[in-house]
Amino acid sequence: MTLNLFEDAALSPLRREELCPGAVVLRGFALPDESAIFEALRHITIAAPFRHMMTPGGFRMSVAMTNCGSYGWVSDSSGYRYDATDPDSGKPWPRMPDVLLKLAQNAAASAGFTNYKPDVCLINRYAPGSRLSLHQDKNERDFDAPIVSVSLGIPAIFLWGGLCRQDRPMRVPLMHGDVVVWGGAARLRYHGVLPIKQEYHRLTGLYRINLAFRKTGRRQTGP
Ligand code: MD3
Ligand code: FE
Repeated sequence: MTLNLFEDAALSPLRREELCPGAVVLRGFALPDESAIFEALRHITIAAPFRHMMTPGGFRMSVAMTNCGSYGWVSDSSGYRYDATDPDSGKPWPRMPDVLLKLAQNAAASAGFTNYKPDVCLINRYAPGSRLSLHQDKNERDFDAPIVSVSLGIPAIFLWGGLCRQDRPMRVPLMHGDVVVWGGAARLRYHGVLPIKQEYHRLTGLYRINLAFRKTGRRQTGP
């Protein structure tokens, strides 16, 4: 009984916030899967440890990253792209665990996107002071599919801008367990993350971890 009440609370309309047409925050949506998610992350990061990638301009990113799925997002001196191979190991990225795929699909469905088949989950790890400056995500080929993001660990202030870099961004606090589905017109908006404040979370310590599920629009067999 108690478990059901907990799950109902995570799905209740009160915990649903629409940021703009196409972007909906599902507060606490990932909480029922918390321990399975961390178990999955443990396996992924053994095979593909977090690393700080270099921007094409030669800067080391303050956010540490890894991926799971058929592809991974990578950045180096030649640019940003999706690659089926982890450049650090030379091996394919770890496969996307069912618990993560199901979570992304359930979140997408509850925001009205059925048949969501993400082929990459980019995993970002923020230490205190790490930030993500305002940017657009334009590396995907399938802009009809939403991006689903899952926030874990210490909180962040997400910057939610407009279609022009100059548009003054809204500040959206994202907490442990919050899931956001970004679809439709929201997909091409500028966004970022303010420098993370030093806090402690019982599951992640000093870190914030964000899972961002995407559909690259690439075929399983290659670009
Ligand atoms: C909204 N990551 O990896 S995830 C990124 O919290 C990125 O780690 C942020 O932005 C983070 O590129 C946000 C949510 C997200 C991802 C892509 C989006 C939101 C988005 C693309 C368009 C609009
Ligand atoms: Fe982004």
